[in-house]
Amino acid sequence: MKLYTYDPAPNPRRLALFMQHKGIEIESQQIDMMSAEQLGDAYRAINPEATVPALVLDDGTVLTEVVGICTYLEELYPEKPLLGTSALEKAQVISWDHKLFLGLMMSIASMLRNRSDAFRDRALPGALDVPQIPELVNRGQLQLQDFLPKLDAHLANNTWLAGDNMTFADIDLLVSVDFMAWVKQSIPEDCVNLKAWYARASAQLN
Ligand SMILES: N[C@@H](CCC(=O)N[C@@H](CS)C(=O)NCC(=O)O)C(=O)O
Repeated sequence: MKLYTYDPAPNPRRLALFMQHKGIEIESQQIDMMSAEQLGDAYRAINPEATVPALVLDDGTVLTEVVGICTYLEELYPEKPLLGTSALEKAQVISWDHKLFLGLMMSIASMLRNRSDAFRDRALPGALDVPQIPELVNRGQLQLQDFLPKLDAHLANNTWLAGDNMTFADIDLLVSVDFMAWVKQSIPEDCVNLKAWYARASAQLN
């Protein structure tokens, strides 16, 4: 197996924290997003999606989605499970992952990519060039304002996001909270449960 990744970027970090917690080591190569290496022909020949991370299996199969890569690795390395153990936990973890990816990570990415000159005509990750839509910055902000208090309310009665144990859902949230700093946002002062969770999750994962 070989992993193509770029450590500073949020989606690669979701996978890196998952692997680190489980003690998984895989030969890896950095794809330098700062020089747009992900868009070059050499990397596109490996992953036509032009996104990182990508895991190339020994038979040549390429996995391009973090959640898929983690699902695959959890099967190979079942110790210290992060995707749930019971049917219900598995459903809860994947539900949170989906909700956080769409509701939080994509809102932040949308704020970042639709306002910064660095992403002019690159408003979506990947191979497709698309123009920025400045209104999406405000929409992202509204989504954050709506989502964070809901997370705070959930964490008032729950130590971890999905079930009784720390899971991949907590990794998704930790990475998303840190990603908020890229658009100069942070956990609102009154979200005390979310702040307490952040301290707990950071202690476990960093
Ligand atoms: N669908 C992918 C998304 C990965 C993704 O969007 N990665 C970003 C880095 S965080 C990327 O490769 N962006 C490429 C670009 O901006 O051109 C997944 O879930 O793993």
